[in-house]
Amino acid sequence: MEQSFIMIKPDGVQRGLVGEIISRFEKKGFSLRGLKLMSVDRAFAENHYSDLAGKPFFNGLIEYIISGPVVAMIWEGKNVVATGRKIIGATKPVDSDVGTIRGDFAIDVGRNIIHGSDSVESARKEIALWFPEGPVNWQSSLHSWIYE
Ligand code: RTP
Repeated sequence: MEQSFIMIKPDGVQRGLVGEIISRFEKKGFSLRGLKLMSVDRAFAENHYSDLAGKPFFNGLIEYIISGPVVAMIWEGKNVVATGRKIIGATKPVDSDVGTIRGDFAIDVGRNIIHGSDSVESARKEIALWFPEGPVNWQSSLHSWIYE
């Protein structure tokens, strides 16, 4: 089953949105396969966002990500990468639909609360980086009520 790496950024943690965000993924029917609160250092954050090195906002983005603890998660389910991006909403909150996490809770792109893998391949790399121990091995007993 497909997996996505989802991270609640420091502003989401500071603003008390952890429960709300987990709840949205749970209620959709996705399964939590990994969860940890962690503070990352500059080198780790730069590694995670290495594709964006050279962008004018890169240094500010790294300062933001290392400014406080983040919640790292693995969510699993059919099409979880694409659907997770829909639940999260567009990168710039001005473009995020109401009903998405960023559309409901964010105003500035540099404080947009949450990260979600943008492809199955990125998810694989990000999960390997953030969860070297791998996902927790379990399956929800509600599977047959979620999948046909
Ligand atoms: P993310 O990786 O965090 O899920 O975001 P994304 O794919 O929607 O957007 P991406 O282009 O990968 O940008 C990563 C994060 O960098 C910050 N950003 N700031 N100031 C700016 O113009 C700007 N553009 C992007 C955002 O926090 C964005 O989520």
